[in-house]
Amino acid sequence: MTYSTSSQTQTQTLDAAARAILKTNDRGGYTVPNGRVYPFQWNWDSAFVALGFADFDRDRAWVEIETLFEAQWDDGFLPHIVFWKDDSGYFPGASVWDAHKNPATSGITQPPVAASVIRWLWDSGSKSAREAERMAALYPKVLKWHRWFARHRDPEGRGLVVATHPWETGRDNSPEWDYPASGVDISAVGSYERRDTSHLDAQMRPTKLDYDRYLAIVQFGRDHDWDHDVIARTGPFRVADVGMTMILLRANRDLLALAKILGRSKDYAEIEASIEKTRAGIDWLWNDEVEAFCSRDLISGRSSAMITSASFLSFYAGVGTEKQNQSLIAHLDRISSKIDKMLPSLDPDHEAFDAMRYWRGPCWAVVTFLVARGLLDEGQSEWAERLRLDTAALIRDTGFYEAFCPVSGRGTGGDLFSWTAAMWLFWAG
Ligand code: 9WN
Repeated sequence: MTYSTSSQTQTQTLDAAARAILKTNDRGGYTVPNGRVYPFQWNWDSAFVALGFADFDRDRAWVEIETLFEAQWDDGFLPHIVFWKDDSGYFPGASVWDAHKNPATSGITQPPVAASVIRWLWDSGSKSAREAERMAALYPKVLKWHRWFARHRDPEGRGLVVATHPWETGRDNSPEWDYPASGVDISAVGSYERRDTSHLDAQMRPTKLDYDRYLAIVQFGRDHDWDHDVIARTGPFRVADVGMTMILLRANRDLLALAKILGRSKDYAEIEASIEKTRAGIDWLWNDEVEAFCSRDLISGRSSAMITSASFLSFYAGVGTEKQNQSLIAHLDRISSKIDKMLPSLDPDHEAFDAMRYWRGPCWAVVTFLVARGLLDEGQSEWAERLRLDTAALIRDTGFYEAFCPVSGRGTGGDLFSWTAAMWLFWAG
């Protein structure tokens, strides 16, 4: 494709802007998602951010992941937030989590994209001895994290990932969690002061009821000293998350590829067994009525019956029969006829669709990227390109926002956002 000089200039300007965002949000070894709203290191944000740094500073890209794994707990758990420095601009901070770790961390995890990111980093580089060393040093840590998922996040042995907090899914207020969280007892939550709504329009953020539930679930974890076995078996929120499950399945495939590059043959069988277990168990998430993969509440056994952006991660995970894939492509066709820009976080035909409210409608570049990668891998190149071009247009027309309204293209959440800048540099731009 040839660009006109003006669009070339525009791309260069946006490239420079994206790099400047990453540099501004760099706190020395780790990058904050957005300096005002999210002043700490977030788990899956850092993984995506590494891909952005790879565009202009490969050393810094590896450092981002290495710093994240410095906060890994002894049992392999990798926290969703690392509180390297105090900052009163975010709630709930380290003292609310009270996880007794150094550095201070939260007590929940996030979607495990690190293995896949390390593979992309390796594949996109010169395969130098230094990068091989760094990959080799990270590999056992990632394996340990995946083992933690296998041991502590699959209490029913289905090969699926059980999320114990909506924040863990990275899709905090997805309507998928409304029903599973409705049983959470919020009577002891007490009063607290949110910080997010002093930075951002409350209409774009989760509600007070959502936050009461988030905090009640944190209290449960804290009361159980962050014993992840107890939490996954008896906690007030337990959902087989379609997003985390698909992401872990792909991450295990990528981990196996890393093991092969590194010649860690003793690990092959274990990783292959994890892949096979999830592949065999995934159909439990398929909902015949809506014809899509949907998350499922473990407490009631109920499927969310909601088509979200995560439903399309089955391509990324490399699962789905031909018939299932056809149904999902038909959903993409239908959804794209209802809104202007893909990929909304919720089906616009669903009654809970809310175009500006966080994970209830807006497009998020990182999930769109993962879905596009999967579509490309599965031979759906036209769809993959459509998702890329839509994401590029949203950024070009609006800026590097946290997320975007799929109807108007307006930005929602924080601006000058690290992972959106990273996705521009690595993929969309
Ligand atoms: C809670 C940092 C994070 C992302 C999540 C996104 C949002 C936090 C919040 O911001 O969650 O983890 O306070 O809203 O939902 O995906 O990792 O960008």
